[in-house]
Amino acid sequence: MIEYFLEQGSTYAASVDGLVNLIGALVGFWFLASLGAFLYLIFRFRKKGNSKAQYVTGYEKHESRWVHWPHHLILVCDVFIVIGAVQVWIDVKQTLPEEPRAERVRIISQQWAWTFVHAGPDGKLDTADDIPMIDELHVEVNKPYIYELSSLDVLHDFSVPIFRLKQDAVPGRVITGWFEPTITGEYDIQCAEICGIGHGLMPGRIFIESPQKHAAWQAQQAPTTLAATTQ
Ligand SMILES: [Cu+2]
Repeated sequence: MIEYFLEQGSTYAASVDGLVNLIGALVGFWFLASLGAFLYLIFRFRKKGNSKAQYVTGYEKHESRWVHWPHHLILVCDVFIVIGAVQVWIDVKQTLPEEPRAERVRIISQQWAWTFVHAGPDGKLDTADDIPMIDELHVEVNKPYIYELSSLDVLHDFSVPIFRLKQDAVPGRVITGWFEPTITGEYDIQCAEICGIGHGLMPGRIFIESPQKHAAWQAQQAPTTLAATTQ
């Protein structure tokens, strides 16, 4: 359902959406069930004539089961949510794809811009052909990336909605994570943590390119990088 509004652009986007749908369905069911019971009781026992209100303590067994039964059923639903959440969490946050198939990219956040350091043609960071760019991240489709996320000042949050990815950037720490794009195109990067007055002015763009287009982009950048390093 979510993909109707926002494309799924990473290998794990569908499982994150599945989890959101599961939570929505279970919580939605109990929301409607409790609201239905509530409205039914209001109409069924509304004031008629001069009948006196009953004082119901809720201590009697046949009364308290109105609370205990739904309570236990909701706990059973929670077990399903926890199992689903743990699986997705381990996949997205606890594991990293294997190198060298996965390429590293450095993401530096600051008030109020992103710096993306691309590995360049050799696929390795901290070499002469690295390509630093402001607010523009260029990646290849169907290739896993390991990001090294840091912040120069305050808390930021690297968010790519089509990947269903959000990761806080914490000053003083380098946080690693991963993504693998599955569609090509130009999409939004947002900062998802209020990080000061310019927070709303901290958007970036991600360009997901075919291998040929990505190589062409790298070739185009080479002279600038060389110029920057020889200055
Ligand atoms: Cu920010």
